[in-house]
Amino acid sequence: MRDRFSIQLEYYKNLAEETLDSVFSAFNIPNELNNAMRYSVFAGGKRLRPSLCYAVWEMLGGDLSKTSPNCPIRILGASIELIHTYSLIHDDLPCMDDDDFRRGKPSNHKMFGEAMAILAGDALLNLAYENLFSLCKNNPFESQNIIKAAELIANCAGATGMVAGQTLDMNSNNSNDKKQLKEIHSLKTGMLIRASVLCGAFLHDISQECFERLDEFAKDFGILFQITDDLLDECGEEANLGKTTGKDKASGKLTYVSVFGVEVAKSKANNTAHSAKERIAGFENSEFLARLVDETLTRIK
Ligand code: GRG
Repeated sequence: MRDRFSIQLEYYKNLAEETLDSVFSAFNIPNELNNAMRYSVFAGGKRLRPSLCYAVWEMLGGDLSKTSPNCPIRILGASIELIHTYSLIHDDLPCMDDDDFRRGKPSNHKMFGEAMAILAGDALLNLAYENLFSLCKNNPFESQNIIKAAELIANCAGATGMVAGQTLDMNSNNSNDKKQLKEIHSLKTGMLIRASVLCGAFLHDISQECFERLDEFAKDFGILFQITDDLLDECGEEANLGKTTGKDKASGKLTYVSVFGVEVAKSKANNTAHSAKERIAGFENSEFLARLVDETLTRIK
């Protein structure tokens, strides 16, 4: 029987799917582009980022059962997922990480060709911001908080966030520098996770102290997610992951495993999970997030 945590996670995932579907319906996108965009958005992602966003919002007092797909929190979470999807499509391109499979299916450029994959990624990024602007226009009383959240998403995704991390990562092969390792992954993987956690907080009026605690939680969560990603690339099952494993080692990537080895990386993951849970322990109703940390620590995909 599924427990309360699994039911809640499934609920968040379904809300994200429904919201993502609704953001497409408002636009008349040319068929070929629409197919390429939807192919990757609905390819079976875990929906971790919108789930984090929704969970933080509910922990702070929100109630998703009273929301429709076009309400601010749901669009914020879905917009981050659109940006995440664009980043994966571009990351899989031959000029970047060159991956033929993603989520157990041919990667976007393998299905639609490189040019269409680039355009699908570009269009998803723009679709995210189109939705964020519509949110501000349609919710004048909440627009200041929405603008703050949208600005945070742009910062976290852009030239000083995820794109910066990807740039540094591309030039990191065969390095063994611990400081560089943390910097790259805090940016490349951590920043969108940070946006997901803090967006849920921006829609509530919370104290600076609570905000900072959530920010520290988000940073720990991002590092934990990356360490487990590196461990899965080394020790995980391709059938579970839906992508080729062992690529990091083969390409000389700077990872937690390459720098510390499997055993130390595992113990760093444990310590980071412990720290993440401590950051949120003082919040009421933090059980879901604490369990999400544990599930991330032991994830197999
Ligand atoms: C191309 C600008 C640009 C950025 C790409 C995120 C990224 C930056 C590259 C992906 C490389 C990678 C595997 C990073 C490790 C962490 C990560 C983002 C894993 C994929 O996220 P999941 O596991 O994916 O949440 P699903 O498929 O569940 O959505």
